[in-house]
Amino acid sequence: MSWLSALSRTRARFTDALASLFRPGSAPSAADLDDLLDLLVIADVPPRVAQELLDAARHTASRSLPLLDAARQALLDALPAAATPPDFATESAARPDRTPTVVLLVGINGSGKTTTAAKLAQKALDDGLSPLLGAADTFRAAGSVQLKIWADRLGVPAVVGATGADAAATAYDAVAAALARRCNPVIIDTAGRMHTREPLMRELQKLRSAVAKRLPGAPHHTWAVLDGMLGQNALAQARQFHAATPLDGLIVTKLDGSSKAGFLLGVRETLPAVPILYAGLGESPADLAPFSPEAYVSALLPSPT
Ligand SMILES: Nc1nc2c(ncn2[C@@H]2O[C@H](COP(=O)(O)OP(=O)(O)OP(=O)(O)O)[C@@H](O)[C@H]2O)c(=O)[nH]1
Ligand SMILES: [Mg+2]
Repeated sequence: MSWLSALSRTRARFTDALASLFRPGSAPSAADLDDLLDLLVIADVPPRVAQELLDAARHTASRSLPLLDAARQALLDALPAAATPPDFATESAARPDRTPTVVLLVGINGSGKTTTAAKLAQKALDDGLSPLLGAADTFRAAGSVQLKIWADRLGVPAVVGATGADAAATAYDAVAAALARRCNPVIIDTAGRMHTREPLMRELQKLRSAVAKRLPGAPHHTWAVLDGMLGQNALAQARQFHAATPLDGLIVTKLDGSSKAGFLLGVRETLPAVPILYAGLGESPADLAPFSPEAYVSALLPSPT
């Protein structure tokens, strides 16, 4: 699915209003600016950020540059810098024993972790690598089963913890298996947890220590999988996860179903050091796109047709 169609829901709510903003030759009126502010807030851009964007757009809009184009530029400037997702082959090759890269996926219930684990495995396969999936969602029976089904479908090995088993032990086993089978990367799916539940958040630290015990330096990446349908709430969750276990990347799912994709413009303020690496634009393993600020902004504020 393309960015443009994925963000159609976010956009559909305000396409009509865009036409009036795409009118070069005059300074933007107060009404134009109000319309644009409404559009941004409807798309769940945090209001303070939206106001800043508008101020910036108003200053750059001119006879030759319509307000909409100025706004697009302001949006681009406000997004986290485009980040290239890590290349697992290069990372592994740089380590003395070519040990695998271990990625831990965390997030609240239903955010899309398991689906994203499968998507990342698919991507690794596409890149010619041999990924291994670790199902450390031992909380519910369905948790591991779902990842195992993906693993079988993709033809990649999986280490699956029994229901009720220790998630940290399962993560340890997954890394051990990857070392033995020379797999790279290891993608570890974890149980959904409420960011407000202290004991569950502490469990993540235990899981990290277990992984590090088997492979010092691992996990090399901890990525929060955020549900794009939740808009700004997803940002608050990400902040809490970051406090409990340092994140070095975000993956935003369900942008295809979200009408609140504007919340991504709040990421830089909430988590200045954490890049958005990928976006989920659908339910199939191929629906994972590196985050592209340009594609996102053009999809959010397109030229009226
Ligand atoms: N449209 C769309 N649906 C998605 C995307 N990512 C995940 N989903 C769907 O969201 C639902 C939840 O996805 P899961 O991957 O099971 O989420 P989870 O975080 O593993 O859930 P728990 O393990 O219960 O915490 C499933 O129906 C997925 O198909 C996406 O990018 N787009
Ligand atoms: Mg899951």
